[in-house]
Amino acid sequence: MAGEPQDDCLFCKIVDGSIPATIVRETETTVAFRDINPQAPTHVLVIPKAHHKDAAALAAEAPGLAADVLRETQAVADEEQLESYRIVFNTGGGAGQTVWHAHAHVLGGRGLAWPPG
Ligand code: D5M
Repeated sequence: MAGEPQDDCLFCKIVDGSIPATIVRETETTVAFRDINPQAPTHVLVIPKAHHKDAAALAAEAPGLAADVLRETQAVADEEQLESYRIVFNTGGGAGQTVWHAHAHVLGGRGLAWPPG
């Protein structure tokens, strides 16, 4: 069910502490941790603690929580002292989503080309 922890979800396991991560921020509703395969000097993932499969589901099922995630991307950018940065929600396999628990990538610390690949 939407919002409930999923046994087979990697990011639910990071939320419950059974898989380690380099956590940079935590709130009552969100966790931010460093991406294991960084694509920029700063590459942090911000996730809701509750399980929603992607950004679209998160926005539809828990809009307040979606706002919490966005607020945390800003907090990460501030902490990392990023002047310019990119927030990415890969949504669907064709867009490169590989983990089916909504997450925002916060990328910065280098020039970022547009359009992305
Ligand atoms: O992004 C999923 C991201 O999750 C991808 O950039 C790698 C990252 N990842 C996968 N496993 C881990 C662990 N264990 N710690 C930290 N980061 C991880 P997507 O948009 O779904 O392709």
